[in-house]
Amino acid sequence: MTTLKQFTVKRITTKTFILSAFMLISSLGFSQELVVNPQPQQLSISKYTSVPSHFKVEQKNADPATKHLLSTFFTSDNTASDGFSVTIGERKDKFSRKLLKKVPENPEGYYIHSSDKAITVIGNDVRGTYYGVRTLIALLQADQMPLGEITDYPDVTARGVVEGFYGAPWSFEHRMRQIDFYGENKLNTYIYGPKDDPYHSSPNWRKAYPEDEAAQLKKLIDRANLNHVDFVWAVHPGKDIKWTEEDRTALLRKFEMMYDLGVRSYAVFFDDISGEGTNPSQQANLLNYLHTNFVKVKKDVTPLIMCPTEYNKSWSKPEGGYLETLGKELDPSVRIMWTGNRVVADIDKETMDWINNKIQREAFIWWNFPVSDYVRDHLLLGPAYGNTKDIAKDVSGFVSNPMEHAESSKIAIYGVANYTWNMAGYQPEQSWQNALKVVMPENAAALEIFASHNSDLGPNGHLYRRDESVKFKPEAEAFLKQLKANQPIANLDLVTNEFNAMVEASYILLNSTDNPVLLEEMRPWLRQFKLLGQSGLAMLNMHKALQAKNTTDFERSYQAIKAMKAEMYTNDRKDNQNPYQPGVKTGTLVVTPLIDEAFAHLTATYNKAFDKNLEIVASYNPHKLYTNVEQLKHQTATLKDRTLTMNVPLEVIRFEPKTYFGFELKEAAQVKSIVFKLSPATSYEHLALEVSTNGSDWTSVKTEVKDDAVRGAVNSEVKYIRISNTASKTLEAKLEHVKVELK
Ligand code: LOG
Repeated sequence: MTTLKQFTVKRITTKTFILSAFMLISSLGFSQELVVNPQPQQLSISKYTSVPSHFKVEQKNADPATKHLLSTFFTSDNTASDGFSVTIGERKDKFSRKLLKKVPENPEGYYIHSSDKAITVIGNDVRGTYYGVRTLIALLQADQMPLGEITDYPDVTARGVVEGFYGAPWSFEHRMRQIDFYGENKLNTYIYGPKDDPYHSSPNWRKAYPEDEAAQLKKLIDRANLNHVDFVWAVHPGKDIKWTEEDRTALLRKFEMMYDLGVRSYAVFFDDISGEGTNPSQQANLLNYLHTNFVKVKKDVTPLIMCPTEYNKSWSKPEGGYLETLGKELDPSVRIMWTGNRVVADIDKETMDWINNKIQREAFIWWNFPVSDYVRDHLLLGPAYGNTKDIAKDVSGFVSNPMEHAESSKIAIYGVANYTWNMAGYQPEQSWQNALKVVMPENAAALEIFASHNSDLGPNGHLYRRDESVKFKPEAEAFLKQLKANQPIANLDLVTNEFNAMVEASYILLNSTDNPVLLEEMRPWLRQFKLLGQSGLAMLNMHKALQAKNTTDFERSYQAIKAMKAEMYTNDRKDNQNPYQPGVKTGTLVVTPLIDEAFAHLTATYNKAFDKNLEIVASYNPHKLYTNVEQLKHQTATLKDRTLTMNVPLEVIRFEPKTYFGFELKEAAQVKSIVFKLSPATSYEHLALEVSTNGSDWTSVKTEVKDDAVRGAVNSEVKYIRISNTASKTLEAKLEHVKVELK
């Protein structure tokens, strides 16, 4: 029996997990590969037969979402009273004992039996039935209908997305598309918590949403219900909450307002705050109060979710006992979120054991991927990987925090859907390929080229990195090695082909009508990507011309690269101009360094051979951060024109006594001005601005506060600039910006 199952499952991995059917969507007139996501737990298929043309459908339960879903596939065109029998229902509806025995007892599980006479779908519960119908429709869309059994259920209870990033919240239209996507991929949770929605956070969390926004939220909630997605409304009150009767009633009132809009699931976030709001006993008190006075009273509201202030291991202070307090004092029904060992981290068994032991329950994972609010000039289009496959039983939920680019985030979310449903069977690379086909059925191949070179984040304060250009990387390395050793380049064709592919994929995508919503988000990056590919080809021309000693061709290609770089530089200052990491970066891990290094090498070789003096342009920042603040050590600095800025973290920073932050310039230079801002802008009193030429003798700089920011002017050459905490107490504040204007 086991062998048979393994055999059949294996066969399906090759044939049906991407139920590799090319179906014809007649209305659109193109063929599309059909993929079942997430991958079912157990399939046992005996054979394939042709798909019946007419069906007789009976839905035994009354679930409106299932009914609606059925109506999207079974229309008057393909149903008839003498059609192929399709029966759908729940365990509690009437079915033969033989079939009922096969229905998994897992929440949201279902069983499908298909023979050449009939198909039966039985859910363990209402959601299981709905998911069974999702799979059923996929089966009927295959070119051949599989006969046999499917037993399926999710590994993780709550699976989905937390819209919890900083930056422009998703639009209404994007959210509608997202919610449909969650339904399609059997994700059941959407936590609404965009940091920049004023009615989610301080001070407006107490207030009702304006009428038009409330109306839109209501529509989203209805859409979520139609997709069996729990719309979890999250509030972020910690920045200004007072632990008073007044404020807790205000929160209860807001919960009521949201209830009236249809919300039946709630979360309270205490992340990224400082001061009074961080008190764990008070937090627990508030949540318990809401549990008793709201959840228990309403009866149709799901257990509360909370995001703690110490939401990752690197921030948990053992002396405070914050997590233990929550573990002890929070009602056991309340789920506690956790991002892992760091703010941005992948999750493994050890992570789970550590936190679950502290909070006396299974943590609810907030996975900070593919969120890009701390690397906003990058697009993160790679596979969802890195979490181990042995944590299914240790989590009460697993949600992904995405990018502000909703449609682009679907690539990773698709993987999360697969991983959280069927951990053991999850294959990141395969799932990624399928995702590309789902978001761009027509131009998936071009998208794959683009996405494969746009997945790393670049250096960042969270030290989180992703693979990029995986297949091309060894070729790039081999190319450079041969080039620098003046050897014939054996893989020249492969490298040429990759640059051609980049340019061609860019053209295809920039002019595609496959998924306009997705292309809108990607367009600025695609324009850079095309230029990058072209500069790669120009670099190869430089190489060829050098070999042929053709100075005319060499210098033309050299000038062309410089022009392309100039155009990329202009785009970088024009597109995506957010105040954090403005600009558009692409291919930063492998392709850009390859072209830059080869360009520099070729130019130097040429200069030597022909006694020329062509300039080697470098676009890196020679200046460094100068700090001993733990949370700032890995931040990066950006130099744009003559302004040096620190890429500040989004969270609250602990400035311990005697700590400092600033810059170390490459060499002593004239500095025009220094500006920095903290929030709240109250604690400047003990911050001293100092400069030095050698890093040991410091001179204070006179400062003034203007627009809540501190400004100082320097009238001499300096090499070091620092802002020090001279108080004997730790200062907790957010760093809004640190800027140095060089002369
Ligand atoms: C925030 C989140 C942000 C993410 C990545 C949590 C719990 N909170 O550092 O809003 O999107 O990190 O920047 C966070 O992760 N703070």
